[in-house]
Amino acid sequence: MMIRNPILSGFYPDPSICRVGEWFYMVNSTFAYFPGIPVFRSRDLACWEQIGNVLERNSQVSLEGCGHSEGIYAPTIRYYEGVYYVIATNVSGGGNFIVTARQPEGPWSEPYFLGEKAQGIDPSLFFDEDGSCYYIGQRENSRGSRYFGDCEIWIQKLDLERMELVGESHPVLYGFEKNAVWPEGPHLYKKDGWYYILHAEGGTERNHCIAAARSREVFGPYEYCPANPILTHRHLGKDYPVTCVGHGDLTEDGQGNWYMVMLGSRPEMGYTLLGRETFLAKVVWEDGWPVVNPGIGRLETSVDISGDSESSIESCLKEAAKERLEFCDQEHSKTYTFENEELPPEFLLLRNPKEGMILSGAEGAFLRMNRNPAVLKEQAFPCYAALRFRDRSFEVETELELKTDSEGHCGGIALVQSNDWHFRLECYTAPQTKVRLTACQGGKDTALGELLLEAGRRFQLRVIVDGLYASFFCRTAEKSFHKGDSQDPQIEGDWKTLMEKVDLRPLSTENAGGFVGCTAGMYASGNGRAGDGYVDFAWFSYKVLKKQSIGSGAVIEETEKRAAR
Ligand code: 6LW
Repeated sequence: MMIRNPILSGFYPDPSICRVGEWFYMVNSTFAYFPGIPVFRSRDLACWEQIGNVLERNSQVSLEGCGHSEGIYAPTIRYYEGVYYVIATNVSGGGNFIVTARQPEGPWSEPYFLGEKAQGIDPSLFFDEDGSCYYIGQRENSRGSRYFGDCEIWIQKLDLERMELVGESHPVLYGFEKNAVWPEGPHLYKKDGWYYILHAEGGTERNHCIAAARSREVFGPYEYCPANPILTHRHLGKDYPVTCVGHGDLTEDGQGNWYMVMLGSRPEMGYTLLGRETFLAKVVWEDGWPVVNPGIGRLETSVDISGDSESSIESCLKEAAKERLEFCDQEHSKTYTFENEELPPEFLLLRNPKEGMILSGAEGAFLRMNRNPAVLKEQAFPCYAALRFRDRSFEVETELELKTDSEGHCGGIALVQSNDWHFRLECYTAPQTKVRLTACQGGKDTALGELLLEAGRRFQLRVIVDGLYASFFCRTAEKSFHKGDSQDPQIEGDWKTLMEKVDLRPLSTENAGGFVGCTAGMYASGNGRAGDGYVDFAWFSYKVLKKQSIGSGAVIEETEKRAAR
C-alpha cells in the first residue's frame, strides 16, 4: 500500500495521532474556527475519514472576539483504559484543558481546565505502565526568558480523578540547539525501558524541525539524540516543495512498524494558501533512537507501508511514478445540500455560533443565514460556513436566494485567510440587483468589480481557484427556488464574468501571517444592519479541477523522471 502525502491536505496543522486496536485516530488545531478539533480515523494511515469534532458545543469552547489564529492550539489525542482524552489550549479562553469521551466520535465532555499550574501551550498526556498519568507541555523558560522564544519543556504528574496537576513541575528540556527557539509540541512515550520526548523546535516556519530525547526516569535527566534534528526540511532551501516540517507525533501499528505524523507546508512560488497540512513518514529505531524515513531523511510524496524493509528512495520513486490509482485518493469533490439540521463535520464557522443565525435544514432544504449585521472584517460571529482549501486547483459554486429588500443586505461566497485578508463575491437586491467583488486587504475594502443585473433575487456564483489565482462568475434567475413559488427548475444562461486571474497571494500565510489556511464558503451579512431578511443557500459544491498537486508535485515529476531512466 502506498500512501500519498499529505495524508490530510489543507489547513490541518499540529497533528496528533493514537492507535486503539485496528483504528488510528488523529486530531488537528482549529484556532478561531467552530466546531473545534476535527477527529479523523483510519485503518491504513492512508485513507482518513472525519468522524466528528471534539468541541461542538458553545459550552465547551469560548472563541468570542478571537483573531483567526487565536483560540484552539495544538491538541493531543490519547486513549487509556476505555477513555479517549484530548488535551489542548484555548489561548482565548481558559488555557489548557482536557475533554474526555467513551467514543472518539463523541460526545466529548465539558472541558476540565487545569488552571494556573498549567502554564504555556501544546499540552500532551502520557500514561505509564503503573497507571500514572503525566502532563508534558511547553512554557516560557522558568529560569527567566533570555530572548523571544526561549522556552522549556516540562512534565508534571496529573491526577486524572481530580483532573489536577499534582506534585512538582519538572522543567526537563530547553531545546537541543544553542540559543534554541520555540521548543514546543512535546509528546512523551515509553519504549524498551526508555522515556522518550519528541518535540518541535525552530518555530513553525521554515526552520521548523523535530528533536528527540530520552531518559531512564520520567522526570529526567534527558539526553538529546546525537542525530538531532531527527527531521527537518530547513536545509532544503526555500524552493523545496515541502517546507516548515515539524510538530510530530509517533504511533506504532501493532506489528512493530512505527510512523510519525507531522505538519508541513506546500508553498507555490513561495506563497502558501493551503496552510500547514498533515504528512506522514516511516520511523525505524536504531541504537535506541528513532530514525525518520531511513536512507532518505525527509518527507516524500509517497510512503510504502507494505511492511517491506525500509523503503529506499528508489522504491518510493518507482512506486510514486506508478498510476496514482494505487493511492487512496482523498477525493474532495462534493456537492452539499442542506436537508439536515446538522452541517457536515467538515464545515467551519467562525467563532461561537449565535442562536438562529445559521440554520441548516430550513424549510427542509436550505442553509439559511439570518439577520446578522456582522461582517467578515470584524472579529465577531459572521454568517460564514466554509470548507478548507484542500487542493491547488478547485472550483466552488453555490445557488442562493435573497429574501430581503433591506439595502445593504447581501449573500455570496468568500475566500478567507483572516478577517483582514479575504475576498467577497456578494449579491445584492437593494437598492438594485447587482453582484460585487471586493478584496479586503489589511482590513481595507477595495471594490474589484461590479455587475448590475436585471431584477432578480436568485443567483448562482462560481469561483475557480487555480494555484495563486482565482476567477469569479455569476448568473441570475428571475423566479424563486422555494417550493410553492413558480419554481424555475434551474438557472440557465451564460455565466457572467466579474473578474479573472485575481491574485490570491494576499491571502497567503507569507503575506497575512498566522497559523491558519484559507477557507472558501457561503457568506451573508446585513453589513451593519440586522434588518428583517435572510439568505437561503440551496447547495454548495467543491470540485477538484485537476489532480496536479502543488509543492510535492515537483517531487512527483522528479520521481517520474528518475523512474523513467
Ligand atoms: C502550536 C505550536 C506550533 O501551538 O504552532 O507548529 C502553534 N507548531 O506547537 C500553533 O499551531
